[in-house]
Amino acid sequence: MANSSDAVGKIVAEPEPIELDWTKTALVIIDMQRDFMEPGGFGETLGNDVGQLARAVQPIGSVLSAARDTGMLVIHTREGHLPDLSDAPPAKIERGAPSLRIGDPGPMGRILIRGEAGHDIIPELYPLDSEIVIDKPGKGAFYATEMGDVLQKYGIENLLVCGVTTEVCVNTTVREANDRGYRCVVIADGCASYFPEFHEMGLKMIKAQGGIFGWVASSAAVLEALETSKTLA
Ligand code: TIU
Repeated sequence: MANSSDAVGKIVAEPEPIELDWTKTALVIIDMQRDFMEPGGFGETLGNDVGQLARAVQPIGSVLSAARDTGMLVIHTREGHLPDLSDAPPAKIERGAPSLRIGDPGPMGRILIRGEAGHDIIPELYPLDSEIVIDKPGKGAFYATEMGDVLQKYGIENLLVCGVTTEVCVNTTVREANDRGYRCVVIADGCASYFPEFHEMGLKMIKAQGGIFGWVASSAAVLEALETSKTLA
């Protein structure tokens, strides 16, 4: 974008429209990993229907493509643990009765372990070499990661957030970001949950009470705002 006036876009959002300076905005794509999206990964070991998440791929892809065109900072996150499990709390590993536990060998390598095939991001949304990938041991993107330092380094004040799952890693990250002073706009159709009702309520919780955690917009509204900004050039 050529100058500062090109860089401001107004997104039709709930609970109200929001104007963002794109030069201070990052697209954050949460955990679009094979471990959550495909059969044989962590999500399925928990008893989930992973097919529920596929609907978010195309909307994320279109926003990712537009963000790349504008030169916006793009950050991908991945949930996962070190091979020796030293960053995986026993309380997380021992939780519930999954068919395979974190670290167990599965069809896409060890479940939720960094460097394994299942830990990688799905091909449709694969990061460019120039994009940032944040590896996180928890549900939130700020806990035990360099996320805060990266955002500060690039002068980021606003986050466009999408990914999976709506009520778990997306909501946790948005809550962490909101407490740190970031304006978060969650892309509704760019998020998905194994439980459609949790997706719906997860978005409602963000935008309720005047936007207690942030704003919610459709991918079409984000694309429209980016497109309108570009025509100002
Ligand atoms: N289980 C579930 O819904 N989600 C996760 O464990 N991680 C993320 O949301 N990425």
